[in-house]
Amino acid sequence: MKIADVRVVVTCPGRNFVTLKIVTDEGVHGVGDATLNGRELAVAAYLRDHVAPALIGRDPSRIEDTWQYLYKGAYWRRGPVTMTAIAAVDTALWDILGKVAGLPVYKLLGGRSREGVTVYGHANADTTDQVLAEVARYVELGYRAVRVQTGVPGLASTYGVSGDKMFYEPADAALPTENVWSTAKYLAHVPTVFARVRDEFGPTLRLLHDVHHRLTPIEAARLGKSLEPYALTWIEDPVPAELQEGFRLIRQHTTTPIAVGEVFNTVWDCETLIREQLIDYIRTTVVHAGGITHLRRIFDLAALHHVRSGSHGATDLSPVCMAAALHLDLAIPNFGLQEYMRHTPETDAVFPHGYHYDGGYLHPAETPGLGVDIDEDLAARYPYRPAQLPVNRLEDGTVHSW
Ligand code: CS2
Ligand code: MG
Repeated sequence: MKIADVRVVVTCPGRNFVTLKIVTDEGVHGVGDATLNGRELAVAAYLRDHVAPALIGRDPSRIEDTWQYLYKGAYWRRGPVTMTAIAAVDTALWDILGKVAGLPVYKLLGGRSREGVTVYGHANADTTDQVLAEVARYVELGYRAVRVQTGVPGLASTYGVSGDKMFYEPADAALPTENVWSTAKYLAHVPTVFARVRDEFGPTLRLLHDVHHRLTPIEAARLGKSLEPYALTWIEDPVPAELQEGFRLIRQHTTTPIAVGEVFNTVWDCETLIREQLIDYIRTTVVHAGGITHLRRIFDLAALHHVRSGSHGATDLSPVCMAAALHLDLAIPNFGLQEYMRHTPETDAVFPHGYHYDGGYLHPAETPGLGVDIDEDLAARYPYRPAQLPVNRLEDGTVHSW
């Protein structure tokens, strides 16, 4: 069997997605998500111009060799564009392998380690009363874990609070919109929200919160300490994570667990964080961290250091990524949680898939491969639409992490 055709499909069923489709000379095909929010065309070009031509004629079953060929062969290693492109190839090759073997991919990864993949939903609103109503809605839907995001009094907008409650689309304009941020107002408000949520829903509902890279380590330590009475499952991205050693300072001050990694693209971005147990959950994903092959390595390193998985699963990661993530989530020994922001009906129509939600769990398809595909004819009806993520500034105008 040889790779005969490699297609890059850019489509925008409500938001932009990039999908790689690899077709073999025996007619078997596989798909991989290549979506990088706000930089979709960069990955599409990388795949079309620098990867696809080199894949033609290769043996699709040589997944590891292809991964090493694309990683080491690029010379310019790592980075979100490169690793998202490699991820798409890797994911598509695992899809093909499963189809050829006649097995769902999780069975190629060691088989089921749990009955289902525990997911978390996204309660978000401007006011605390509205947040409580949103948490109640997710509890009603059967979610066993809920992320809580809230507006901040005195700020016109903040990360994670969206108009449309089931989906969250931050890439809201062709050129970046600008948000205004105040750490003081945020730190003063968030503990009051979790006090109300715990008061209303009791001590055991798993609660999470995304800080979205906005604090310094000592500010994150303060936040973690202030939230300890509410026993969160995690605070996410408390600080920008280029300085992995910076997390040592947070760990010295608080027992609130930490989740980091959705912006990471190789094990090297998180090797210190994991080895020194500076985090509790690693959020790296199939689509942005080199595919199933590399993500499995990151999770294996994490398993040696008491770190569990907590993969990113926002609306801007396509159903192809979600389908692949679930096979890994089901098989690894150190699974923690899977983020699950739903996709719109238009997106689900473009990406028919067999995974399904039931009582707080997602279950991957049992069909051979990943159990997801792309309807190329339908995808062609949704042309790419320029969209970028916001820029964040402090109240004095200083550019700040978004
Ligand atoms: C967020 C994302 O889901 C999350 O945890 O951090 O919404 C993130 O902002 C987007 O995926 C960026 O495209
Ligand atoms: Mg996040």
